[in-house]
Amino acid sequence: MKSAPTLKFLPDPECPEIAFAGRSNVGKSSLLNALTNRKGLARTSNTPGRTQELNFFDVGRPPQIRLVDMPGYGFAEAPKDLVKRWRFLVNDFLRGRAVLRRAFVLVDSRHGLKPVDLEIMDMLDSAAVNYQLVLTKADKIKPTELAVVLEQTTAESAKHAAAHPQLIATSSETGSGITELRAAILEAATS
Ligand SMILES: Nc1nc2c(ncn2[C@@H]2O[C@H](COP(=O)(O)OP(=O)(O)OP(=O)(O)O)[C@@H](O)[C@H]2O)c(=O)[nH]1
Ligand SMILES: [Mg+2]
Repeated sequence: MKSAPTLKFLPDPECPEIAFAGRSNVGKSSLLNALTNRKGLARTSNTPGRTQELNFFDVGRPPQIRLVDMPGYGFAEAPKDLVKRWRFLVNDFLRGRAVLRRAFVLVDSRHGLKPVDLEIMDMLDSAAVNYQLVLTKADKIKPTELAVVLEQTTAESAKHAAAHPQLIATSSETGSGITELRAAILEAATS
């Protein structure tokens, strides 16, 4: 319904919001499409840095839940000031949005948690923003490998005050974990 290049352009807070954060190329926009069953709703790309604004998607009319697709963290090839601007935009939104019920922090199954993910988690802990880790691209690794990453990531997540204890492994490609993620979104938005 709206795209916000800076915080000045945010839509009025009208309903519970759920945000999707994570490193560039982790699959935020793809996951949003899988969740909504709409292939081209959020723009995706193989090139990191596709999403450059906060993009708001209303679920229901009048909106019951608003999903927020965000620019990625840690995109080294982009101009430094641009990366900085995105990071401030994302962090300020996550810290300051009263209607935000949960941030899903996406982590690539193949890579596990990286320093920048831990930074986001620390920031969310400090700001007492509810968040939940989601593994993406589960189709890209073997089930045995996925089980290991899931265990390691769950263990790290347990050390973080504001993190939800349960992790969800997903694939936007095969649809695995999407039903669980929808349930988590509903729980977060309605509780
Ligand atoms: N195999 C597989 N590929 C995926 C999956 N999710 C995303 N991708 C691919 O990963 C690339 C990046 O996906 P995006 O959804 O654009 O990632 P993003 O996190 O929104 O990236 P930025 O907007 O740049 O921060 C695209 O080429 C997608 O097709 C998945 O579950 N499985
Ligand atoms: Mg994107």
